[in-house]
Amino acid sequence: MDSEQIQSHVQRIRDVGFTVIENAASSELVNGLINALLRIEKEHNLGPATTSFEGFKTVRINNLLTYDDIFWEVPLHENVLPIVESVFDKECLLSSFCSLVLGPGQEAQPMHEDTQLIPLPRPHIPITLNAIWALSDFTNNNGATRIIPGSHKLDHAPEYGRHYDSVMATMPAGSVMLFDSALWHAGGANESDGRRFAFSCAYCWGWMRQQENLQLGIPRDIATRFPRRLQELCGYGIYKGQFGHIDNRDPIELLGRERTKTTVWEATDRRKARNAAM
Ligand SMILES: O=C(O)CCC(=O)C(=O)O
Repeated sequence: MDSEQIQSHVQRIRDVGFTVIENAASSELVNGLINALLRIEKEHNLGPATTSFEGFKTVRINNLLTYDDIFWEVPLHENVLPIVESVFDKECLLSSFCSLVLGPGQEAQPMHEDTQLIPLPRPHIPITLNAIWALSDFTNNNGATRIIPGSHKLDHAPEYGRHYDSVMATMPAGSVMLFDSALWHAGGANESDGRRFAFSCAYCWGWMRQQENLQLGIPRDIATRFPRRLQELCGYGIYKGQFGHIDNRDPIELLGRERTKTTVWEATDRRKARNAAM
């Protein structure tokens, strides 16, 4: 994806709250991801969620990065991450990553927005972006995510349980809808006889608390095997050299990596020394 394409996706997120990256993922990757989900569901005997919001006919697998290396490609994907990094910066974090597999008969989810429990007045700058990966075709009867374009600019969140007119984000498998999580949205009703396979892969600023506690939730031996960028996305880093340090050290050192960044305090002294030497 070139910088012009990236900027046009960023602009759409700013203007209407969402953008769709068609054919973001190859069919080979999509098939591999679905097969991994089916295998894990069986191996771990995973069933539908137990709350109405998550969906009594929806299987959600949280903490996905721990289950199979194939999932590592998702948060890092070259057609999605550069857009996220342009909205935030390169020190952004993965906030949560789960599967969303809607079974036949799954009712529509209540309209909501993902930042509504954060005590910031709306509208606010994007603080979380959610990438909904369509692993199945999202059609008009299998539960395609519903959205209200432009609603990220409203000064309030939706009333829980109230009906709102919305549009369906229909898109072919392999597409990704990336949206400002303040956009009003909801999973649709699955009135088909097939399952709707999807992921929610959400990112946030490096100064925010992540929705999933990935540093504690991912065993150290698994995190050690991640590519460095994924380790950083999971929170093994220090935002702007200040937030997230452990006794002034970069947590990435816990994974056996050399740190590449200095703390803000070291950087200040180095700057002072340079100025004094001039
Ligand atoms: O399943 C979907 O399409 C959206 C799910 C969602 O927004 C959520 O669970 O917060």
